[in-house]
Amino acid sequence: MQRRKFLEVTSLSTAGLATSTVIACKDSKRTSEPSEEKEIKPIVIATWDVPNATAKAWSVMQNGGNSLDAVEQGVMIEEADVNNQSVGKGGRPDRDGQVSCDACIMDKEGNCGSVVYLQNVVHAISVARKVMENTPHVMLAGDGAEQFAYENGFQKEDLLTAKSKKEWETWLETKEYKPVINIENHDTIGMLAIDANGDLSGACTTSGMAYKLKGRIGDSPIIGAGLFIDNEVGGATATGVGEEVVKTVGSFLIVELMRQGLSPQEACEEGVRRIVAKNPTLDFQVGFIAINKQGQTGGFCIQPGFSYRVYSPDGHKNHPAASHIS
Ligand code: SD4
Repeated sequence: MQRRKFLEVTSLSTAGLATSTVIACKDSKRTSEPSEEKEIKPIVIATWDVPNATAKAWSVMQNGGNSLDAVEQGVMIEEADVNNQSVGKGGRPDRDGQVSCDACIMDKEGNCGSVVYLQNVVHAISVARKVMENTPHVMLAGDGAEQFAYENGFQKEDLLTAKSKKEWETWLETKEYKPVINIENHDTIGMLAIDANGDLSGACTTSGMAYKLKGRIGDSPIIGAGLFIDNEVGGATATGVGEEVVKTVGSFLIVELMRQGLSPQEACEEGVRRIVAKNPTLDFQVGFIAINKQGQTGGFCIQPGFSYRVYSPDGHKNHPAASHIS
């Protein structure tokens, strides 16, 4: 059996932003063989331009937190931000004026937790984590999820802000349900991270499509659709019209494509291509991001306008994603 020798070398990036870790794996009995070096770069990637969320996740890892803590605390920033009207507090309501949230989280072991149709609780992602860690289940819904949240110390809070209520009241004048590309379906946060140990985790949280039917669930809390992590391969997450992502089990597909050798970018492009192939009228947005075990990233979408944030030792940047339609 190989005995691994871990050499930790800390280097500051040119921007002075971050550290990376070099791990040298060496068989001590066969010292004549060259050692196999693998550089582990911590990295965070998230859907849309969410610099506060990625900065939070990054700082969690810089302070010794693992990728699971990083993605949870990262997406919590958007859940608490009332200006993000697709997530948590301030989220746009359903057709009947109720805000309901969906979220899921997945760790390096393949454990996962999810909540669907959760009302009155800001941090759906943390309730999902509690489902994963403190119950024998994977998913809790509606009243049961809310009850579980209160039992675990979460506070009851009205998520509907005056701004989102006013917009909904204006919407009631026409009641036309047609998600506006990059507007109504904007800002759901899916986040993937690799920590200093090279371990991957992911989180995804949303208040769903604005003015959806009461009870509607999208892709975001569905493991394999809105999010999938395989610590041997990589992770993927989605944003946009969740129905289309569910139909193709998009995030699982992308991880499996990476397992077969595609780069994260190629895998995201193929994930979008599967949706495009089934939809002659492409009047909606779907965007995917992915990361592989080596820390390479990718993103692709149907319509122009989607971007993703990456925080790594190379810096903290927003990347406009290439799109199927130019
Ligand atoms: C959903 N995928 O509920 C989510 C919506 C979304 O940015 O991504 N909004 O279908």
